Amino acid sequence: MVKGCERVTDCLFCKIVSGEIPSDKVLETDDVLAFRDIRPQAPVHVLVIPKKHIASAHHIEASDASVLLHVHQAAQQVAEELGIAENGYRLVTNIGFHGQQTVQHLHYHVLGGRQLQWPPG
Ligand code: DGP
Repeated sequence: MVKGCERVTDCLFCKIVSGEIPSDKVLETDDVLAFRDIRPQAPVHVLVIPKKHIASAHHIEASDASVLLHVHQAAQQVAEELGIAENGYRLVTNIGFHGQQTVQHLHYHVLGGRQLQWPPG
């Protein structure tokens, strides 16, 4: 299993949370940030992340339960506000090397606005 960032200060998405790296934000709460993916794979492609550094879904602990609920609530709100909830959308998180996780900070892709295919490659 790929480890998380050695130092949180090296984490791209922690830098987006802090504002050090700009992002196109669509929703922000005390615990959660949602912003548009820089390489969109669908008409709507938003990343929803906990502000707390968690390396991946494989690293979630029981104490993260409340944050995870807020992440899922934010994903629902993003889907509603961006108009993809009615026709459906995909909420997906990649884990580790074989999962094609490229940023080691837990993030959920909200993808919609077109007919998505299954299974993924
Ligand atoms: P994953 O491959 O599941 O780890 O997804 C990481 C996503 O992050 C990928 O779809 C591209 C996106 N991404 C990478 N760097 C940046 C960035 O600097 N800004 C934004 N908005 N998205 C980024």
